[in-house]
This record gives sequence, C-alpha cells and structure tokens, in this order.
Amino acid sequence: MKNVREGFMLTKTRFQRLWRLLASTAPRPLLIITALLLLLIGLPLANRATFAGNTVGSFEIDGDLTVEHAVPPAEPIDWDSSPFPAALTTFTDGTGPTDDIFGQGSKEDTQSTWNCVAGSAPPKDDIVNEISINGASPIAGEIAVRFAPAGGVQKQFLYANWSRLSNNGDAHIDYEFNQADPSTTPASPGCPQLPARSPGDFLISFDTQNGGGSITLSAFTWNGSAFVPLSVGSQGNLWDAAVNTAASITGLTATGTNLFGELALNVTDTIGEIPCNKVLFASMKTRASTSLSAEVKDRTKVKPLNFTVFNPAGANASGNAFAARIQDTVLGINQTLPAATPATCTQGVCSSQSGIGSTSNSNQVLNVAVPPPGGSVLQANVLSASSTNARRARARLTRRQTPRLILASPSLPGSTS
Ligand SMILES: [Ca+2]
Ligand SMILES: [Ca+2]
Ligand SMILES: [Ca+2]
Repeated sequence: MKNVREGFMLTKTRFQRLWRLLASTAPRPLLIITALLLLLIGLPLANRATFAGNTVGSFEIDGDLTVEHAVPPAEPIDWDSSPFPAALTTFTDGTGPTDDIFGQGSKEDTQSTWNCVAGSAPPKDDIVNEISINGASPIAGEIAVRFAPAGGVQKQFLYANWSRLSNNGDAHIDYEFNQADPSTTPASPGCPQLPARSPGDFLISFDTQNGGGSITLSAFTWNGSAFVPLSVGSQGNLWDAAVNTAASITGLTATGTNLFGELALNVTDTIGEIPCNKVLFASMKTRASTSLSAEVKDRTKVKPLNFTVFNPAGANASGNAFAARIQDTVLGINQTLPAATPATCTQGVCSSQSGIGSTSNSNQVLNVAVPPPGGSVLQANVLSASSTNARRARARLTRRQTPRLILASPSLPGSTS
C-alpha cells in the first residue's frame, strides 16, 4: 500500500498550496478544523506510535482481532481492519457428532492412513466458529495474503488465525496448502474430501507449549514421500504468533485464554513467494501433539486459496482512476470496482483512495461503462489507484482459482493524463 502511504505524506509545498486554496474559499471555523486535520494527515508514518507485536508484515500479532490505534493510518492492521487489505480465505467448521473429522489412526505424515469421518473431535483439537469479524457470523479461521513493505522492499506475507473449543491442552493447528484438486486427486480412498499431497505442497504449523506460554511456528514442504522442514527464521523477525491471553476479547464468541491464535509469516524470505500462476487448495487441521507423526483430529473443508502478488509493471493505467469488474460464478463474485472507499468492502479486491485530493472528481473513480462478460478472460489485475497522481498507480494482481476479471477503460471522465 505504498501508494496510499505516499498519499499521506503531505509536503510543505503542497500544504501551502492547499492552504491558500482553502483560505480563499472556506469560513474561519472550518479553516481551523481543516488545518488540524491536514496536520494530522500529514504526519509522517515514521512518527506514529509503534505497538508491540506488529513488526512482521505490519500486522498486530497481539492475540486479538481489534485495531489498537486510531485510523488513519490504516497500518498496522488487524483482523478487524476495514477494508481489510489482504486477500482472504475463510474457513468454517462444525462441532459435536456431525463434525467432519479424521478417524482414529489417521497420522499427519501418512495420508494412506487417513479416514475422513463424522464425529466429535477432542475439545482441545476441535476447530469451531468463534471468530466474529466486526460483528459478522462467527468463523473458525482465516488465511490472508498480501504484499507489504519490509525494509523498504515489498514482501509477501501470510497471516492466519484459528479458534478452538477448549483450552484443556496445547493447540496444534496446521494450515496445509496442496496443489492437487481433491475432486480428481483425493488423499486416500477413505478420505476423498482432502487432496493428495504432491511435491512442493507445504504445511504451516502453529504449536503452543505451556498453555500458550510459548509458541512455535514451523513450515514444511512435501518432497513426495515426507515433510522436509523449511527455515522460518526467528520470532519477531520473519514470523510472529500469539494467542489470546485475556479470557474475553472483542469478537471472540467464547470465553477463555488460548482459544484464539494468530500468526504472521514473511513468505518471501522463508518458504518462498507464492507465484501468480499457482493454484492452491488450503485446509485447516489439528494434531494431537507437536509431532508430525501424531494423529490428526479435526479438519475443515478445502478452500481455494486467494492471494495477491505484487506487480507494479503490470499497471497500465493512463488515468488517475481505474475500475474493474470481477466475476466468478463458482465463488459467486460479481463485483464492480471500485466505489471510492466502499463502506461495505471488507476483503481482497477492495479499492480505496485516501489522502488529499481524494474528493476531487479527477481523483475519484466515476461511473464507468463496464464491458459485459463473455470476452477475453483475464486472471489478474485489480488495481489500487493513487489518490494523488496517475503515475503512482500500482497494480495489485489478484490470483483466484477461476476468476474472470474484465478491466474497464482507464480513460475516465475527469482523468488528467
Ligand atoms: Ca491481532
Ligand atoms: Ca490488535
Ligand atoms: Ca470442529
């Protein structure tokens, strides 16, 4: 979101120009309020307060869902950030005797042993819908992917969360990413719901010790016959993780510590960036213990992973506003982008414009004629347009499993270049 950040950087010259314009047209009380707002907006991000546990991927890994600071600035984000600036994949899961779980004897590292049955998972291993994002229906977990700056360079980050029924034991949560489609390549005869592993698949594991007193994040890649550990570096540097240490937190529909967990991982510098042509199926699982040969217990359904890649060279906008329409009959998406800062926008393909100038016609996306579906099929290109300058427009390519994205003309009324 570098372009958005740039929008907040108010130079002295621009401030003086804006001030002269306002001073010539606005009543005095409005001027005072406006001056204060301009000064606030113009504060460099470097001067903002820093919060513990937000150093990896500019995300609050603090064991809760809520944003701890006044917005703007939007960063660092948390799960309740709205619009949420990362591609989201959301999981729900049942509980009790109708839950979809693994049968006894199913070992994490041996798919041939897997039986997928209905039944009750042990309470500590039972993934349940207890995460309510801004009052929405509770869900069991999320995976989010975005690019964010780290050391001045755009890096791909993966964030994930989970909730479980009971804290009467440590949490052992797996996020597995498979390349095979379970409908054609099932894990085992007894578990056609999950995909068979293939070389290059990967697993991210969240293990608590001492009731959440310490957390280990691990990553593994499947080499065709076994999981091989991948280096994830040190906590606070390339990854971070936390559980809720307060029994009651806003948005968690259950009460008790260590019922919610969250992680952030610098994918670029650890397991390697997910490229834009990758199709991945993701699922959540729980294990009885830290060992990869332990029995697997609960499981969610497999979901196609939504993720973003960073490709500014792919931006072909010649105007300073841009619009697109994304359609996907499989996922039920039919969305025209963007209304400026849509209030209902919560994930993935949201567009927003911030900063000085965002209310001028030339910096808003106006009504555009969107070509009807049926033409060429694109698999990318959702743009976030700069609020201040056409030449700062940057592309944010979003790879979905089967997207059809039709780009509207960038030659909009009010465009200046
Ligand atoms: Ca958090
Ligand atoms: Ca927080
Ligand atoms: Ca469950």
